[in-house]
Amino acid sequence: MTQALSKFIRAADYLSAAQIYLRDNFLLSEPLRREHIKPRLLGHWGTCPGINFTYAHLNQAIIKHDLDMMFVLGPGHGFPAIQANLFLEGTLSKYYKNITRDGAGISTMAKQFSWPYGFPSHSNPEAPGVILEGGELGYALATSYGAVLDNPSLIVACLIGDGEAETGPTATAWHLSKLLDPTTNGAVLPILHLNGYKISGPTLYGRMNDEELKSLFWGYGYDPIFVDAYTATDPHVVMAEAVEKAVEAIRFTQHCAKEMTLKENPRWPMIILRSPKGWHSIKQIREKRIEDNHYSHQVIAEGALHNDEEFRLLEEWLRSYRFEELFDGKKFDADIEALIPKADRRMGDNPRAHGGGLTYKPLNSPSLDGYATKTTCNLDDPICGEVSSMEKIGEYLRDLMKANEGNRNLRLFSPDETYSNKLQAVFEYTKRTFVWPHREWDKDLAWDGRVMEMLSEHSLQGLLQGYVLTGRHGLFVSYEAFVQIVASMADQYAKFLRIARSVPWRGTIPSLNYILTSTGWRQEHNGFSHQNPGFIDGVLQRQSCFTSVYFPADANLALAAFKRMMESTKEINVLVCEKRPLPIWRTEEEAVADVSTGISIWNFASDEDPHIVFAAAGDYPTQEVLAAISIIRGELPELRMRFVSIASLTGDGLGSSGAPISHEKFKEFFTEDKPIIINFHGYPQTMKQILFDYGCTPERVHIHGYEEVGSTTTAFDMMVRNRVDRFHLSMEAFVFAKKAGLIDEATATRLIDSLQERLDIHREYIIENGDDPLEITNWVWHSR
Ligand SMILES: Cc1ncc(C[n+]2csc(CCOP(=O)(O)OP(=O)(O)O)c2C)c(N)n1
Ligand SMILES: [Mg+2]
Repeated sequence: MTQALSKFIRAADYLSAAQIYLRDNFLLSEPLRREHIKPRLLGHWGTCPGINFTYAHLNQAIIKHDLDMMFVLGPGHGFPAIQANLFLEGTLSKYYKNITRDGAGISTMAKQFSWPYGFPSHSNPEAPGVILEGGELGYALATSYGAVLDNPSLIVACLIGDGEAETGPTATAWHLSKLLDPTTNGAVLPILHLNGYKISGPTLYGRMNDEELKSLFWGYGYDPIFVDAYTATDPHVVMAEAVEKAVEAIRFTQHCAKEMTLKENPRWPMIILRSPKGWHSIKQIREKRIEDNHYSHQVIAEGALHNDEEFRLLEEWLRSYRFEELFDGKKFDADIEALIPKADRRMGDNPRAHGGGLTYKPLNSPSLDGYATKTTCNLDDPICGEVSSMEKIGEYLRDLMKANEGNRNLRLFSPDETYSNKLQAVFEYTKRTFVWPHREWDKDLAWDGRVMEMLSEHSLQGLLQGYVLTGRHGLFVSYEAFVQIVASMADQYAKFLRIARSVPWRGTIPSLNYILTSTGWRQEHNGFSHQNPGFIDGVLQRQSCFTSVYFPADANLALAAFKRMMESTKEINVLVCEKRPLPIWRTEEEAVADVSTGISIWNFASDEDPHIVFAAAGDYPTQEVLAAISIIRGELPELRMRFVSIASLTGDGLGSSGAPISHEKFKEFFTEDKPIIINFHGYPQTMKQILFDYGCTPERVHIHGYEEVGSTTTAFDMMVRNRVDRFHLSMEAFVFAKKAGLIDEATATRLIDSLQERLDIHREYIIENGDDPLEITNWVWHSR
């Protein structure tokens, strides 16, 4: 057993090193020469031996127990090891016909690694079995937990770097074990890779003793199994026992949970593997200790091209694997072959990692009929009523969960905000998952709930990524300001998706969907810290056909956008909407049409042949523009206006996902040359970057938006301070009217002064009374 494992690992180690160093003489069939070495040595060696050691042992357990297992690698820079194993197990050849499982295939793989137009240096979506890039460290554990949700037979072996373990996202993700119902989900087997070092120094975990580590991880919900390659007589024996014990412990916990005989909190196994960084490689170069030190992190003997001693050490090291004994030029040694799981059990070819096929099932989504509001406010009906978009989405989501109950493929992820964000209707159907002790007064908790609540945006984002990349549907609902915490994770996901979309064997997966609510405009009570519409910037900057941000102005639009984004695939969607009740402007049919085009003219607030075009994206911004149109119609009836509603923006421009409007279409909405005043939910710059492509000049287009003027004040004052309120918008229209010669200077001054006076009165009023005047809070639309 030990011999087979060490042969397998020797082969994998050699193939990892060959990828980093060799551009020729891949099997070392002749003496190494300088021209055989890559001119630019790009890769990370130190982590590879530990990965190969782990992979081989997992293979052994898979074969023995017929395990359904995936491998998630935290430190994505260990990709040479992943690729070596994909090659050994035959998965690489399955997906890349040019990489045959022979000498020629080894040459192509090694040459193409970290090579221009070849394979990337890090894990990537073009590699089979990969659901995490791992370039930005910290997300492996949460992603793994996402993959095992609702996959009861699955075990995800998750290898976490000890440097990676220092990150905030990893530190919090350990707790996810406490949300994992063992009866309905699979299990994560975390393997903490204690190779002791990161790039240039020791890791904190590496310098903790076993007792300290045990206490820490016990509290997190684990019972660590230690494998110490420094002290073990034969590390293979210890590791094999550890994996065996871990698999048994997982099965035992799952069994007891199903039998309802668990006496205490479920406690999951994890493996803590102490092994030297750069294990089995060059020990020392001059004064530098290489193996078992941070100097092995990247390329060792990096001067080999020019330095004789390093060249000699490199050849000696590569030959030390005696690869020729393991591979005869055509096939691998029988012991190695015996450690390769059967075709449908290979970790690199677990179908769950590739979407489509067995993993993805479209949602059964109810029609909007039962949820949309029938009465609209655009007909001068002062009792039209107000409706909360989030409450409506909550009702719809509740029934969406019900409709997909049998598939168990839809979950809501939220940092402690399901109630606060008004989605409580979902609790009529499901609960919040929580496995550790419940108290009798706890509300809406269950072992098996479809709502994942944890006050860690990082953990939720990681969970969602793991869930979606394995073909299931999810929704992340966050306070708008705090979703910024995961902006970088979302960026990394967008990069992954961008490439994954063009990989032919990656099938359909649902979109990654966000709702941003409790938006800055209604955080007047929480103040400046809670006001930040910046997340959508990064999403829209992706300049691609797969990102959309929806700005529904009412609950009907919100429902239409929500249904659309939940049904979509392979996209990133953000829906920005308020939770407080707001007027309904659009019928269900109009809302569906608006959302499908992403942009529309609202006739009830528009005149023929306008002098000025108003546009709005967002609920409060829309309300203020409509109020401004009312004011202007009262003061200057001869000024003709049009109102354009922007229901969505995409990475490609104005409009709906995959179909941004063209320059020609832009003119149909915004006219050839008339001034445009845009009232935008987010930062004006965000809108500016989109309009630039439509040739809009600052003289023609004025954008109002959040100008980073926030505080604890009244709701209307938030808008006044950022000049997105009806009075500032009206003033701007009068300035344009004067410029266009539609009114004279004196009229413009009179109109603007009177609005300024209303602003002054408003300010005095709120300082005196602490709230907005009723004429503002009770405003209703009147067309004339
Ligand atoms: C979030 C993040 N911060 C910093 C880095 C830069 N970086 C790359 S590798 C590395 C050290 C990783 O150490 P460890 O997780 O122990 O990996 P291993 O020892 O297995 O190579 C760092 C800091 C990164 N990739 N991601
Ligand atoms: Mg390390």
